[in-house]
Amino acid sequence: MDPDFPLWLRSTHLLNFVLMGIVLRSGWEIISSLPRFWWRNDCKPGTEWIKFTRRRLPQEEGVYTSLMDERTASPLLTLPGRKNIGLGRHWHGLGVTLWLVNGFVYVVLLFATGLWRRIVPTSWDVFGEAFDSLKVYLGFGVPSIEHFQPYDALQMLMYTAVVFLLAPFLILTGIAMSPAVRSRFPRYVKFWGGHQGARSLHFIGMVLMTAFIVMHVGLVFIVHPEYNLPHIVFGVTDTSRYAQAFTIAIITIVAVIGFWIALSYATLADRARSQRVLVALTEPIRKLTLNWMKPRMGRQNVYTEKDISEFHWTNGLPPTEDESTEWLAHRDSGFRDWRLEVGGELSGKTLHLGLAELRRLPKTEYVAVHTCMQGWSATSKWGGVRLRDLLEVLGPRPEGANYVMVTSYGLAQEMYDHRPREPFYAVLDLEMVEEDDTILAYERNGRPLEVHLGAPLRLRVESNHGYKMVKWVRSVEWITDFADHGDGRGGTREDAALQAFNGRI
Ligand SMILES: Nc1nc2c(c(=O)[nH]1)N[C@H]1C(S)=C(S)[C@@H](COP(=O)(O)O)O[C@H]1N2
Ligand SMILES: [Mo]
Repeated sequence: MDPDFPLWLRSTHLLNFVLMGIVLRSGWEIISSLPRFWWRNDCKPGTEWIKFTRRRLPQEEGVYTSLMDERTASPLLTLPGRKNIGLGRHWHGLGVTLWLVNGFVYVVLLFATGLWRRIVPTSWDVFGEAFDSLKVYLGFGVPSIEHFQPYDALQMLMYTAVVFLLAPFLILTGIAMSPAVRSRFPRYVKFWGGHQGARSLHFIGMVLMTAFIVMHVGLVFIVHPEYNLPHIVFGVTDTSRYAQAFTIAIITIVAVIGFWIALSYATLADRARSQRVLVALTEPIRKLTLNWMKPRMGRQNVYTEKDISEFHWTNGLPPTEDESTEWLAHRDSGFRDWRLEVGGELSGKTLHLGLAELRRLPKTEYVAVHTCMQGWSATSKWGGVRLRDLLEVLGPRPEGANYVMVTSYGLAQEMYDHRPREPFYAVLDLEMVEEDDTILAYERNGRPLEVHLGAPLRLRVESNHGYKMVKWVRSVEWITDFADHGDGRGGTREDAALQAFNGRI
């Protein structure tokens, strides 16, 4: 006899449970790095609609960084916990991919076997029947077993809503947060209310999904468990095996929770190794899904001056006395004698260009949304010189020059291994260097760049997250391989196991 709950159904279900745990827990890790939600796209302090931190935000711009706002979450709760947004994002990407594959297999088999008829309502009566069930539950009763064939109307509605509405909603709002998607399909992000709309909606979807999982698992044990548990464990209706099924179900749930927590501690045990492994596992996914997306923000003019933000968050404060007296002296003299170093060893020469010289090069201007990987966003009009136009001044690309390294006067806010802080830097590959919207900006909203936003010159790479966009730029140089610089992962934030090189998820 065909079991009521075939093996494929039970195994995709179990796998879904494991993967949802990975996706949710890594999602909570991401939230802990900036535990506030907005609808306004400038994320102005005090306009959050919900927050999970008691810290009060200063109203003044440029005195507080998003890194300071990060909260530490317990590895028991989040994946991996303890301020590791980069590793959390890798887990999120990996978990989501596996979850999508598993979900796809489930849906295909659901339709192939005709079992979809058990969860997708085919008559409008389902609403009336579901309402009747609901009334029974609200009176702390349980509808009688005849209503479950094998699911009752309320279950059908819930399962259909979760599989065919909530899950796609989470996927669509999640996609809208990728900078690769934003720079390629800006209108799509706008549709969700911009980055903050997508982020807040994704959060609400997550809350609904979490509530559903808790309720669903709870009800399996409360409403006719003598049927449910043999169904999901053995695949058949056999109430005589209830005790056995109950034991197996409990052991499985405890084991899965143990596995989730073990993943956190295993990830934290050696963060550099975890970074390597997770990057290797997620690299093919990034290649397949995001890396083909070429930005075309400038050409579409989806954002206009009307979108310019009132407030701009900061990450990284201007160099202090112990970071760079040189930059401070330049600041005090209005950057009159400041010179950008362009070239480097590989190029065989180094040019020293002042602001006036940079302004004589072709100017590019566009309105763009900046997103920090932590979650905040701000829209500004940026003006400056294209990186590729600047490099052209040096002459043809030198032999073996595969990357451009941009280094700041400022130091990293912190080093992940607590060694003395080193200059903040980022490495760009040739593709990013060539993009129309990769510029060295000396202007924001038509005025010289503000001190806290990177004066006199900062990098803008609109196809990537904020961490690539070095502020207080000191030098731009050709390099052969990023493995030879810093800790060899392609930038200050990548070194801190915060991102994969070119990770735009
Ligand atoms: N020199 C330097 N540049 C930096 C940082 C930094 O800490 N130091 N932070 C980066 C990060 S993570 C972000 S999100 C943006 C923030 O830019 P903003 O402060 O202009 O908003 O700057 C990037 N450039
Ligand atoms: Mo950032």
